[in-house]
Amino acid sequence: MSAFQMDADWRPYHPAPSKPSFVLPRGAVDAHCHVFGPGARFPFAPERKYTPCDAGKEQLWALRDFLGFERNVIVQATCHGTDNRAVVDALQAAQGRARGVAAVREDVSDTELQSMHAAGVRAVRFNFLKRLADAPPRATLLRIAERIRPLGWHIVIYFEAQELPELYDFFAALPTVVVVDHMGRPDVRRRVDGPEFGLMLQLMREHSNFWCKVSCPERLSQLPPPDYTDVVPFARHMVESFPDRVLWGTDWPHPNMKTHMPDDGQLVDFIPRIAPTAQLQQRLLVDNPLSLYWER
Ligand code: 0GY
Repeated sequence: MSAFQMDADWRPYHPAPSKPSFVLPRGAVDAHCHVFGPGARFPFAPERKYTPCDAGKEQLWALRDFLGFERNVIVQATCHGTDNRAVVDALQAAQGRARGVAAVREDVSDTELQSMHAAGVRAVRFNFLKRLADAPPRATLLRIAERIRPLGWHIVIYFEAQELPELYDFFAALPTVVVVDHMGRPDVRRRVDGPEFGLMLQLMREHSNFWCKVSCPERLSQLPPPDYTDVVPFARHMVESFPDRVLWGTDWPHPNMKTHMPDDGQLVDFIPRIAPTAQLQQRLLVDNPLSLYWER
């Protein structure tokens, strides 16, 4: 029995994902996933905008092993606000096989930052989706950026493509490596060589500190699942244009998937469609995440 009642329209993660046919390269990293609670031990934040099912670290490790990953990057989910205890607990239990992305307030202490670093946190996330969180003022975010920079941490940003024109200059001025979640959420009904995705490509091209996660076809696709074909041109273009600055993750346990719950095995089978060669796969799944989260 969970300590929190999940939202009535919440979809729990897939209970029995299929075994992928695509064999992941040795050392593969699931570089975008979350833990939710469990709420009895790590309560969801009062300011949260959704209440999910419990999805703890043991379930995440089971999925990691089943799919064939060796490591995880666990991203603080907005339902936990700036209370990073569930992520830190998972990192400490992972024995070096997980790194974390935290959410912090400006008044976070140096001691807290250092202890999160010791646990394996390597980044903070700034979220610009109003349905998920109320973003602090930009001046506050810049001050947070300056606080985390000396630790060698980077910034993960989450926004939707229609917001990018307004946010572009602010992003371009950020002083660290910056990782864009889910390719900046393009509208895949539009052209891959059109102005909307073009601006995201420009950000990557003109700012070599920018990285991008080619994740979440299940969120971006407009086709009946699990046919995510309409996402392929966008993700493949990104992988082939910036092979050294792309990452991939399952996004388990898939928060706010209102239309369907993806089968994580099918998501893994999507990878060779967007990274068609062994060399691209090695960079996307092993070399890039290791370099960003383990080797600096
Ligand atoms: C994702 C996407 C979503 C949610 C969050 O932290 C979160 O709550 O990231 C979403 O609802 O689009 O990357 O997990």
